[in-house]
Amino acid sequence: MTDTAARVDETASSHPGHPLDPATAGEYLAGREIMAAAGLLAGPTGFAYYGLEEPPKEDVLAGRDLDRRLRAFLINLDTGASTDVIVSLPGQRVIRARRLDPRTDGQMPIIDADYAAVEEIVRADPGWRAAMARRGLDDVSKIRACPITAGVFGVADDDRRRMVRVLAFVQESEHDLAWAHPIDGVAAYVDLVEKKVFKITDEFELPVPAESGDYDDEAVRGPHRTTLRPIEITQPEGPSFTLDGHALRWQDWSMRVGFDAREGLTLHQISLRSGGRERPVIYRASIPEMVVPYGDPRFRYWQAYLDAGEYLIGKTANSLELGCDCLGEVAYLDATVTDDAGQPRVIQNAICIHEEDFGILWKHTDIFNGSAASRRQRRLVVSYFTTVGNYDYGFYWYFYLDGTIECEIKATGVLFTSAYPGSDHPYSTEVAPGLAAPVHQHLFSARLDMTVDGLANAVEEVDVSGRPIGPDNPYGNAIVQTVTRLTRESQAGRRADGARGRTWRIISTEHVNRFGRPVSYTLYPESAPVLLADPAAPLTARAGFAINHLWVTRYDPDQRYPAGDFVNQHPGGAGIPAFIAGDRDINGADIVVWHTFGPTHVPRPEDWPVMPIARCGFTLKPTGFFDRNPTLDVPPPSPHCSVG
Ligand SMILES: [Cu+2]
Repeated sequence: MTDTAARVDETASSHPGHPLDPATAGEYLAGREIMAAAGLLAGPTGFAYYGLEEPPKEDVLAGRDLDRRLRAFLINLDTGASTDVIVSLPGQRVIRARRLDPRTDGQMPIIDADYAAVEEIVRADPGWRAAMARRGLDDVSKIRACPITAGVFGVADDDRRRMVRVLAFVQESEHDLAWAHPIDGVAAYVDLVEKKVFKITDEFELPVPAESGDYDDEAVRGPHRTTLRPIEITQPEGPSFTLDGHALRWQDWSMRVGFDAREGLTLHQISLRSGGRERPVIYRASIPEMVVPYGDPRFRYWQAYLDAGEYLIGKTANSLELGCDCLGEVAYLDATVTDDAGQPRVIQNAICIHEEDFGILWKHTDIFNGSAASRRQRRLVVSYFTTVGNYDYGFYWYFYLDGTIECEIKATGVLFTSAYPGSDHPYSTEVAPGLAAPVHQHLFSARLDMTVDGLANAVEEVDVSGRPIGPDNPYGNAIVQTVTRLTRESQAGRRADGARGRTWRIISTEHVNRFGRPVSYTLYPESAPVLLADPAAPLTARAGFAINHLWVTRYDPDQRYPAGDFVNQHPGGAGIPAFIAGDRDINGADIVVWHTFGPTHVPRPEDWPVMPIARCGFTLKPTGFFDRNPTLDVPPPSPHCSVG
């Protein structure tokens, strides 16, 4: 084994070195004391979110002496009363404590205790036990309950409660894969405050699929293949990056690595050194929300998750294993999150940082001068993995030698299943005998707080198209670029267009290159479908960010979450639709680019019982940011790689 790991011990210091460093264990405890002293923790209180309240950008950039603040979402477990709290650590005081109105603000995210409670609640409910018994399922100890966030559908008795809807699966033995055995047609609606089932929908009965999905079981998978020979990655002189606390440097890149219980990995102050100066590109990059809507319109029409805002995707980050999850010369960062009680919990090795060979960077054999040159591309990888119910998501940010930035999300894990109705069923695919997986979407929202060579930026939409034959184009071969500046927020809700090769260019309105043109970075979208729910669907109101691939807003430190601050059971309209209501000027301003991307997943038999990685993402490429190819100085990997 040649893989080696360096680890920055997050727990060792209780004081952060930089205003954007994640909150430390000591800070969480100190913040908790301030809340307790202010009487905010009286009664049984759950922390539904707890994290750093980042200082405003202008203060960080100005190097002002900054207040260190934490934000907590508190929920009274007996009454459901919810409070949004901000505390100042140096000031030892509560800055804000706002009581939420669930009818307009929605509910706090699901907390750890909800998972455990829900299974007990449904197993004890006579109505639900009867529904199971009708299906021949008498031993409820073998039934696993999957709580699903409820959404808002205009049913008064549902919407007034803090609730989840519960689908059930049979787990025959301790190691059985429950997702293989869905109990379809029936759902329990659970009130999380009253801790009871208040409604059961029982629409149809289908046989529980029987085939095992336990991919660890040799009887299911067969013997392991013996034909794979070792691949080892060695860097005898160590990696080319340096990590100093949360400050990461590699080649011309520098950035700060952060982590948040809700958003997961966050990257800050991404910049490139060029021409002897630090050139900012992105002030902050993260994936603060995602929506996973399922397309089966029967009794489970409500199945859709906004995972970051409803469940918190950072909190469920995996501890990564060297040689399993990450290969080579790896540096790890721990993440500190908190439990329901607001007590710190360290996720060791949550963030993996390493360097990869990425094939050819550039190559040419010249027919005239005889030179034959080849250079290797490399990338710096900053990543983490999180488990959200049945799915696992890897979030990967790549930084390349040529200035390219790429975000890739790797979706894996287990499909959410239903019973296959046995006839032509357009809403799902049969993936095992009698077992179906509904068609669904995974739509991520990237928040890219752009600072291309400074704060004054704008976005241009660039299309390419052919032209009809005419006097200026006699043979019809013309290809033209059409560049449209997006000047106001109302104009900047845009969809990708693969047929036009549509991209969006984030330009500096202050700095030009040697051609006198604005320096810029271009966003290359994947042009996959956006939200397919009907425009009038209740979900569309709640996930308004997902109806377009692009939004551009003027920077506001309070506008961080594309579906709003409180997503769980929020009736809709929050987040980006609210942000753009003021139709602010975005032309030559401090702007934030929001990008929606991700697959519409038509499950395949090959996705069962555990799904090979499905990739999605986007790319940002320098476009006139440099005056020429910035990698001419990359040496040949070995002297014999360059001839002539
Ligand atoms: Cu999927």
